[in-house]
Parts: sequence; C-alpha cells; structure tokens
Amino acid sequence: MTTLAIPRPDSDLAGQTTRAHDASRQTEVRPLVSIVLATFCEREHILHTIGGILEHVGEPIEVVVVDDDSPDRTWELVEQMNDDRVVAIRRVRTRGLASAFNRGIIESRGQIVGWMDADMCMPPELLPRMIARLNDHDVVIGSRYAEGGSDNRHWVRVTASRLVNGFARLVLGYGIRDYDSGFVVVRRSVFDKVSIIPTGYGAYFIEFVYTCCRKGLRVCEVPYAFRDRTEGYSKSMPTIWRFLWTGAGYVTRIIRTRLRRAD
Ligand SMILES: Nc1nc2c(ncn2[C@@H]2O[C@H](COP(=O)(O)OP(=O)(O)OP(=O)(O)O)[C@@H](O)[C@H]2O)c(=O)[nH]1
Ligand SMILES: [Mg+2]
Repeated sequence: MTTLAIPRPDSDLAGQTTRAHDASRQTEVRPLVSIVLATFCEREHILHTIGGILEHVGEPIEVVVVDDDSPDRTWELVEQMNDDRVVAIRRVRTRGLASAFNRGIIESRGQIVGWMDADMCMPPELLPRMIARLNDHDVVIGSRYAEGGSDNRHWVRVTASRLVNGFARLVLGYGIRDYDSGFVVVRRSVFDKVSIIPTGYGAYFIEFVYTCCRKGLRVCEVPYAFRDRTEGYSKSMPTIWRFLWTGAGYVTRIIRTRLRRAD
C-alpha cells in the first residue's frame, strides 16, 4: 500500500523521498510539490524567489513560471537557469494574472500545487509550514490578516486591502481573514471540485476560496508578515486610477461570486 507523506516543517525536507515503515510495511512516497509563479517584469526578484522555493521546500519540487513576454526578459533568466526542476512558460500576446496562474496549474504535475507572487513579498520559507497543514486540510492560505500576520505596505494599500477583505467576509462569510491573499497550497484533488475562473487580476482568488468553502473543502490560514516590494514596479497600482479600477473590480467580483450559483 502506498500513502502520501506530506512533509512536516521541521523535518529534513531534502532527505529520502521514500521510507519504509517496519510495522505496517507501508511505503511513504513524498509527493511532488509544484509551485506556480506568474511574472511580468520581475527580473530583480525572480531568481531569488525560485532559489528560496527550491531551498525551503526541498525535493521533489517543480517551479512553473508563467511569464507574459516581459519586456525585461524575465522569462529568459528562468530559461537560462537550465534546471530540470524549473519550467519556463512564455506567453506571447496574452496578459493576465488569473489566466497565468491557471495556465501554470494546468502545466504542473504535483500532487500538491501552490502559487504565489514572484516579488519576494511572500516568504518562500513559509511554504513548508503551509504544506504540513495539508495533512488535515485541502487548501492552506498564507494569510496577512489572520492572527499573528501583518501587512507591511503603505497604509493606503493596507486600508484598501482590509476594506476589500472586510466586505468579502461580510458578503461571502466562512470567516476567511485574507480572501485575496494569492498565496496558497492545495491538494491537487481540489481541482476536481473547483476551478480557477481565469479572468481579471487578483479577484479570481476570492472566488476560488469561497467556492472551496462552499463545496465543503477544508480551508485554513497560516499567518505571515507580508513585506513591501523593494524593486521593480507594481502592476496593480502603477497609477491611482488603475488602483481604483482594480479595487472596484474586486468589489463587483465579490458580489458576482455571491450571486453565481453555476456549479
Ligand atoms: N504572467 C503575469 N504575471 C503578472 C501580471 N501582472 C502581475 N503579474 C505578477 O503577479 C504578481 C503580483 O503582481 P504585483 O505587481 O506584485 O502586484 P501587487 O502585489 O498587487 O503590487 P505590489 O507588490 O505593490 O507591486 C507578481 O509576481 C507579478 O510579476 C500579468 O499580467 N501576467
Ligand atoms: Mg506584489
């Protein structure tokens, strides 16, 4: 009999991939973990982010980078790594955060799948703890707003994010503190029940989490400290108008999510 052994955070993650249990004679196979990164102009961060994931998650690991033909050639840096564990996907004439994550998930092979930003605001060192929680959960969210977490961006960004999350909690329920986190690991079986609706920017995540809760999947949050971006530029807030437009998109997506009863 073969069972999945989800790595514990304190274990030696780079250790053996198979182990024999004398008593039960079961063979534990460490599952492949796939982490998907969506990138647009992340040249300053991408190698650091991938390096952190490879180091902290350990073997077996796969990192899938979906880059939308960045003018700064982020995709080329990833290709030049020449690492079997790292897959570079360059999408030409296609843009979009939700569709990029969706593409990466489709291409990934892991029994555990995660995704996160590539700008070092989300710490790769949290991943082992998140993965360990999959022992008794289906979806584990890296959370800025769960007790013990923090959001260290400019107060305007924090206020806007907290308002969106407060509204989501009110309308959608389930007590999720960080509905638009965008930092998550899930069991692959989750995609048998819930798909990402690949339109728009980060609001797809709210709908994904809500549908997981509504379908009875076990969802939990692991707190962490969200760092502010130090290099490159923000794609969600290049201008105040874009920021307001994105915020309005989140609010309407929350309402549509509540009303949608398609599946
Ligand atoms: N493939 C792809 N990735 C994107 C796109 N827009 C943003 N990203 C990536 O998605 C992640 C989040 O984008 P950010 O620019 O960090 O947006 P943000 O986190 O809202 O804002 P800041 O962290 O303040 O800059 C980063 O890894 C980006 O490179 C896109 O259109 N396509
Ligand atoms: Mg960011």
